[in-house]
Amino acid sequence: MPTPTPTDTDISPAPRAALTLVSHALCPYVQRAAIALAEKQLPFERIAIDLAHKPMWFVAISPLGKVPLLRVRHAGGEAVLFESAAICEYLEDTTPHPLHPADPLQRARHRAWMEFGSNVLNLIAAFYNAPDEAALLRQRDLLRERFETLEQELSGRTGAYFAGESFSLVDAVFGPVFRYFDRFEAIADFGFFDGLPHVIAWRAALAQRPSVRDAAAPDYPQRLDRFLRERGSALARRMAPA
Ligand SMILES: N[C@@H](CCC(=O)N[C@@H](CS)C(=O)NCC(=O)O)C(=O)O
Repeated sequence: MPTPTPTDTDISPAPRAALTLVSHALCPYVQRAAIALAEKQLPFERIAIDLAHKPMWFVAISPLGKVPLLRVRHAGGEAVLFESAAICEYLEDTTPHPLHPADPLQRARHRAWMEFGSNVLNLIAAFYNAPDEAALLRQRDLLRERFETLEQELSGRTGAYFAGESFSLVDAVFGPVFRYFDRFEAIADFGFFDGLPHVIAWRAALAQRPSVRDAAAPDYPQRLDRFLRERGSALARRMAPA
């Protein structure tokens, strides 16, 4: 994501809703928070910012200069939460429709698989930023290894989602992960999921889930396309002219 260059002195838009998600159109971490909010049927306002030109109000309230933020209006004023995992845990602690298992051991395992999802997101960034073909294929192999690990984890399970029948925060993490591959596969056949039937089925189920589908704007594919081309990377060079 772009380097921070705060340029304007906008004052923060006054939040109208009790919950406001400060977002960026392409951010997968924002999407996981949006999915959790939707699954919990919580109304929220979404404000998108330009990460290449961060507004001053955002720089002032975001300790790491990153999205997502969740602005929470309460009786005493407003609190700002940062880090998608903390946002999801707050929603989990305070609202109905649990997205974590009740059993502490299973809950801990789910948190670990969410972290695994963040690691996959780092590998995805290394893949689309790879400077040359050799690095691109190395990153492809590392991603493929992660999906093989997931295949092992999922094998023997029934049901559409990570935990079986019920949708969980692990699904909220992987919905945005898989979304990247719709575009990658249109560029070339990288074989990410060949021979991995459980991962393929999970990906298909997540793509159909309304909360996952609606977490990205309708123009997400075009925005992602532009973003990938601007990398000037090996992947960008493989893309057909716009
Ligand atoms: N660990 C953070 C990661 C969030 C993150 O990396 N956000 C990116 C956009 S996807 C960002 O805001 N980057 C801006 C920057 O680093 O300057 C989370 O889970 O919320």
